[in-house]
Amino acid sequence: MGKKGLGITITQHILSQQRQNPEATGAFTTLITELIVAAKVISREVNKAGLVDILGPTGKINVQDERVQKLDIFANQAIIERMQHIGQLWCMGSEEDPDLIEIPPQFPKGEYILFFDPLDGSSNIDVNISIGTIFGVFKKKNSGTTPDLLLDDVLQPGIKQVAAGYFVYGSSTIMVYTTGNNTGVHGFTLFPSVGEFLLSHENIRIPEKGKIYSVNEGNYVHWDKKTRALVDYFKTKDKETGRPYSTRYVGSLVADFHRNLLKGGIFMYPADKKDPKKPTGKLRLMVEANPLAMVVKEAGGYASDGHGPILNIEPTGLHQRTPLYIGSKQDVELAEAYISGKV
Ligand code: P6P
Repeated sequence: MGKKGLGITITQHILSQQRQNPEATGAFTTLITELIVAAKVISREVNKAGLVDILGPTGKINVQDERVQKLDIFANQAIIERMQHIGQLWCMGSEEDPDLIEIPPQFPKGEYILFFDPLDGSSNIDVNISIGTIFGVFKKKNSGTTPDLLLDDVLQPGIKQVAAGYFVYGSSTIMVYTTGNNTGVHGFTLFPSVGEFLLSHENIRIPEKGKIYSVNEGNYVHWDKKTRALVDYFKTKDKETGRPYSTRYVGSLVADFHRNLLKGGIFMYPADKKDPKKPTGKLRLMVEANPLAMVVKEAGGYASDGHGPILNIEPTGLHQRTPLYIGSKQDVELAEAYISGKV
């Protein structure tokens, strides 16, 4: 608790942003506020997972062919149940659900679309490494025209997101979000005894160039020559460009991204030949790459698929995957030059 009392709560911060936006109706404030409640519920379960028997694989397989941990299901349900009745959503898309999630008929629908990865990094749940929730918010494309749910109304390039962010469930629970339009990226830390997220990282800016590279080098044998040359670049000694970079990779996108956002650096999940079903790597465009690409851009960084901005990709499927190079602008632009063959 600071000398000035509690400090700025997330609700105060969102309302101050709402007041700066003349068209704001408060609908978005309601959406984010309810999502925060869901995150608090997930945070509580994650933090006691070690004590309660909700660890370990359920034996079920999700759309991503990954063993689904019980907390994944819990987190997915917590968000859906909390968000479906607020009257602000047209539909939702989750990493855990093969199809779009419709709003039950007994609840009013709204104009927003919420995409989310309910518990990213789930393979780290029972080894106590930070995991997280990632979210991106769009406005429905053809407002009010289509009576039923059409995927092409919903799938839009990430540049159309009106908000994005993530929660990290780690040594503390952190929320980072942006509403774009140069409003900045802001971080909040959960104050468990009060149950409030308090402003802890105002106006986060990612360093133009970093000293960290994050990639699973176990995939080296599955990469093409350009990808190998890029990763070798970060490992080569060169005083002038501050190389070799340090390698940091915990296998949890939200944790790796959050560290690089604060300290600078580049996170890479390149295309690889490891799994013919996933030639463009394992990360998902709509629920992982797009939201983080909006956050990093607003913080002065960049996110690329190796050939151009993630945010410009026209999606063709709910669960499509993409290679991801994200972080400090100079480092990601260099990665793009390597992967697109300009170097
Ligand atoms: P790999 C976790 O399962 C995840 O989706 C991301 O959080 C993480 O960055 C990535 O996969 C790790 O994948 O293949 O390096 O284990």
